[in-house]
Amino acid sequence: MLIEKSQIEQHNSDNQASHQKRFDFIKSEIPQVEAVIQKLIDFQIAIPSWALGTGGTRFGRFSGGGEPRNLEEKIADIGLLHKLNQSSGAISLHIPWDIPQDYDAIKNLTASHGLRFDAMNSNTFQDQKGQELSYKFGSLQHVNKAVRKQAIEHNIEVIKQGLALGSDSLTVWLADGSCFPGQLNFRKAFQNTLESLQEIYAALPKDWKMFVEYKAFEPNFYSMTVGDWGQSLLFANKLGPQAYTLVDLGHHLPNANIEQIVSLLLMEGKLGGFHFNDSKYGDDDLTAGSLKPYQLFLIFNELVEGMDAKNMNHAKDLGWMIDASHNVKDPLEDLLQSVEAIMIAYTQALLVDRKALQQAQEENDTVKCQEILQNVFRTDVRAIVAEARLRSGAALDPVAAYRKLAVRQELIKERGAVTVATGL
Ligand code: PSV
Ligand code: MN
Repeated sequence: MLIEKSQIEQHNSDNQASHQKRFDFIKSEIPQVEAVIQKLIDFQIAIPSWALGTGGTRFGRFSGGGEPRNLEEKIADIGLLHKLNQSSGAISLHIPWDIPQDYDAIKNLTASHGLRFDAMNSNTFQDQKGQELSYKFGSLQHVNKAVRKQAIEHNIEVIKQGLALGSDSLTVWLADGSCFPGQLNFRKAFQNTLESLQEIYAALPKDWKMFVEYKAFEPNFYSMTVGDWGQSLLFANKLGPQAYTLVDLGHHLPNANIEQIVSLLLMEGKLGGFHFNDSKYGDDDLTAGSLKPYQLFLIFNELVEGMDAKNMNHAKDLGWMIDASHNVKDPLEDLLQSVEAIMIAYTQALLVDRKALQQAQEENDTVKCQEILQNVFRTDVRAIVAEARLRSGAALDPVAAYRKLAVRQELIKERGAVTVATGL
């Protein structure tokens, strides 16, 4: 299914009058609104190829209808999202869940939807059919050199595939760790992992980045070899200038101060990218901003402040991606909601009066500091985000347009009611 330009225009004209009222009001309140809108138009959030199907837990998976059956259909789904919001202009592939057969055809298809390839993701956390050696006890950390070699070669293969597609970064997330005390010599596991990563790093093209993603627990429940930002930063520093830490919001222990982590990683020039989601307990899969929108805003507040301090380009200098799973929602609707939440938090962060905040900080005026941040957080900026969409040819209200156009019903007609996308 393709969404036609005229369908978006019809939706926008149906909603124009009420939008205009709200936009005029917020515009009168915010003098720098035009500069903010341009930043929003530029800002793109990659969609992972594994987030287009219904997710599951180890207790089951309740597949929805019309799920993409192959990479081409996943790209088509992201094309639909991008058409609706013009903010989802990139796809992140997980190998081997989504190995392209014909690279040029896939590249052309992706470009025809206005998308580019974001980071490539390797997978050494599952055993694949016919795989010689098992990752049951880890991959890059493994006590057996042959297993490490197999995992290294897989990562190098993923780089090659990324090169063929025009990607420029590799995300390495390792499930490596241990489930029981004594199972692992921590130092040896670290050293093995480092040496393995060094071999992968050596195969990295000069203009590529390597992202080392950390996770506090799962699937290992006693220790994770890249378990927190300290460990990731150690690896990234030892690897060299092309290696960075990747922050996945759901990969922290409860109540971790993620905004502080982000601020310091940026200060060190070692923040590479982001995986957005939300979580209440130990999951890392819920819609961005659905539970803790204030935290998401505080994170963006540090991102904007830290990137501006280094004259970084908000849209291009970090990798932005959603990493979520959708057990009970239509995946496409859920992704639209995540993008919206991210854009709202970003907009609010752009509106923080930095000079006033700095002055209040220097005067130890804690009350004022809080007022400055919370005033912005409590400002309804949705009309600004919608205006940015309108100007880039997207829908004023993407979820409403998605439903009005009966996208899911059309996808079910095309693909069938019982389809299962590859992924977790
Ligand atoms: C692991 O939980 C993770 O966050 C990594 O980014 C993986 O690539 C992704 O989820 C899918 O398993
Ligand atoms: Mn992730």
